[in-house]
Amino acid sequence: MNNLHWNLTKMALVLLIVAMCLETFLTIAAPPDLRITIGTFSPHFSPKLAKITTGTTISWENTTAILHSITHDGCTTGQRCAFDSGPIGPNQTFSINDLPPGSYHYHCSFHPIMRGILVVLESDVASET
Ligand SMILES: [Cu+2]
Repeated sequence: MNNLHWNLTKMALVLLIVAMCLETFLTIAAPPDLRITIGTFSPHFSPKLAKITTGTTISWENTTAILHSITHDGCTTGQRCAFDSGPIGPNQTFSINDLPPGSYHYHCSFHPIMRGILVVLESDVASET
Protein backbone atom coordinates (compact mmCIF):
# COMPACT_ATOMS: atom_id res chain seq x y z
CA MET A 1 0.00 0.00 0.00
CA ASN A 2 2.82 2.34 0.93
CA ASN A 3 4.66 1.39 -2.20
CA LEU A 4 1.65 2.12 -4.37
CA HIS A 5 1.25 5.50 -2.74
CA TRP A 6 4.92 6.31 -3.38
CA ASN A 7 4.61 5.28 -7.03
CA LEU A 8 1.54 7.49 -7.47
CA THR A 9 3.41 10.40 -5.91
CA LYS A 10 6.34 9.86 -8.28
CA MET A 11 3.97 9.63 -11.24
CA ALA A 12 2.25 12.85 -10.21
CA LEU A 13 5.63 14.59 -9.95
CA VAL A 14 6.67 13.40 -13.41
CA LEU A 15 3.37 14.58 -14.87
CA LEU A 16 3.81 17.95 -13.19
CA ILE A 17 7.32 18.36 -14.64
CA VAL A 18 6.11 17.35 -18.10
CA ALA A 19 3.25 19.84 -17.85
CA MET A 20 5.64 22.61 -16.82
CA CYS A 21 8.01 21.88 -19.73
CA LEU A 22 5.10 21.78 -22.14
CA GLU A 23 3.80 25.09 -20.84
CA THR A 24 7.21 26.73 -21.30
CA PHE A 25 7.41 25.35 -24.82
CA LEU A 26 3.92 26.54 -25.73
CA THR A 27 4.59 29.98 -24.26
CA ILE A 28 7.66 30.36 -26.48
CA ALA A 29 5.90 28.96 -29.55
CA ALA A 30 2.83 31.16 -29.27
CA PRO A 31 2.82 34.27 -27.10
CA PRO A 32 -0.42 34.72 -25.17
CA ASP A 33 -3.06 36.85 -26.80
CA LEU A 34 -3.86 40.32 -25.60
CA ARG A 35 -7.44 41.52 -25.66
CA ILE A 36 -8.33 45.21 -25.54
CA THR A 37 -11.91 46.17 -24.78
CA ILE A 38 -13.56 49.03 -26.66
CA GLY A 39 -15.90 50.75 -24.21
CA THR A 40 -18.35 53.65 -24.25
CA PHE A 41 -16.74 55.50 -21.37
CA SER A 42 -13.23 56.82 -20.75
CA PRO A 43 -10.59 55.47 -21.21
CA HIS A 44 -12.54 53.86 -24.13
CA PHE A 45 -9.71 51.42 -24.82
CA SER A 46 -8.91 49.15 -21.91
CA PRO A 47 -6.02 48.89 -21.39
CA LYS A 48 -5.32 52.28 -22.95
CA LEU A 49 -1.57 51.59 -23.04
CA ALA A 50 -0.78 48.04 -24.10
CA LYS A 51 2.65 46.44 -24.44
CA ILE A 52 3.12 43.25 -26.42
CA THR A 53 5.98 41.37 -28.02
CA THR A 54 6.24 40.64 -31.74
CA GLY A 55 4.09 37.73 -32.83
CA THR A 56 1.47 38.27 -30.14
CA THR A 57 -2.07 38.40 -31.43
CA ILE A 58 -3.78 41.54 -30.19
CA SER A 59 -7.53 41.91 -30.54
CA TRP A 60 -9.91 44.75 -29.88
CA GLU A 61 -13.42 43.76 -28.91
CA ASN A 62 -16.26 46.22 -29.43
CA THR A 63 -18.47 45.90 -26.34
CA THR A 64 -20.56 48.96 -27.25
CA ALA A 65 -23.72 49.26 -29.37
CA ILE A 66 -22.17 51.52 -32.04
CA LEU A 67 -19.45 51.44 -34.71
CA HIS A 68 -15.81 52.14 -33.86
CA SER A 69 -12.50 51.72 -35.62
CA ILE A 70 -8.90 51.01 -34.66
CA THR A 71 -6.97 53.45 -36.80
CA HIS A 72 -3.23 54.09 -36.59
CA ASP A 73 -2.56 57.84 -36.28
CA GLY A 74 -0.26 57.63 -39.33
CA CYS A 75 -3.29 56.89 -41.52
CA THR A 76 -4.76 60.33 -40.86
CA THR A 77 -1.56 62.38 -40.57
CA GLY A 78 -0.33 61.28 -44.00
CA GLN A 79 2.51 59.22 -42.53
CA ARG A 80 2.89 55.47 -42.78
CA CYS A 81 -0.45 53.80 -42.06
CA ALA A 82 0.33 50.69 -39.99
CA PHE A 83 -3.25 49.51 -39.50
CA ASP A 84 -6.83 50.61 -40.00
CA SER A 85 -9.61 48.23 -39.05
CA GLY A 86 -12.44 50.00 -40.85
CA PRO A 87 -15.80 49.94 -39.05
CA ILE A 88 -16.02 47.43 -36.17
CA GLY A 89 -19.63 46.68 -35.31
CA PRO A 90 -21.06 45.78 -31.89
CA ASN A 91 -19.70 42.46 -30.57
CA GLN A 92 -17.18 42.34 -33.40
CA THR A 93 -13.43 41.94 -32.95
CA PHE A 94 -10.45 43.25 -34.89
CA SER A 95 -7.12 41.41 -34.60
CA ILE A 96 -3.51 41.98 -35.68
CA ASN A 97 -0.54 39.67 -35.12
CA ASP A 98 2.20 40.86 -37.46
CA LEU A 99 3.15 44.36 -36.33
CA PRO A 100 6.88 45.17 -36.40
CA PRO A 101 8.41 46.54 -33.16
CA GLY A 102 7.50 50.15 -32.49
CA SER A 103 5.16 52.51 -30.71
CA TYR A 104 1.77 52.91 -32.31
CA HIS A 105 -0.62 55.67 -31.34
CA TYR A 106 -4.10 54.94 -32.59
CA HIS A 107 -7.61 56.36 -32.39
CA CYS A 108 -11.19 55.70 -33.43
CA SER A 109 -11.96 57.39 -36.75
CA PHE A 110 -15.62 57.82 -35.72
CA HIS A 111 -14.77 59.36 -32.33
CA PRO A 112 -11.25 60.88 -32.45
CA ILE A 113 -11.42 61.49 -28.69
CA MET A 114 -10.95 57.74 -28.27
CA ARG A 115 -7.21 57.22 -28.19
CA GLY A 116 -4.85 54.40 -27.29
CA ILE A 117 -1.21 53.39 -27.52
CA LEU A 118 0.18 50.04 -28.55
CA VAL A 119 3.85 49.28 -27.93
CA VAL A 120 5.33 46.29 -29.75
CA LEU A 121 8.60 45.00 -28.32
CA GLU A 122 11.01 42.56 -29.93
CA SER A 123 10.34 39.12 -28.50
CA ASP A 124 13.20 37.12 -26.91
CA VAL A 125 12.84 34.48 -29.60
CA ALA A 126 13.20 37.04 -32.36
CA SER A 127 16.23 38.72 -30.80
CA GLU A 128 18.09 35.39 -30.56
CA THR A 129 18.00 34.89 -34.32
CU1 LIG B 1 -15.46 55.10 -31.65
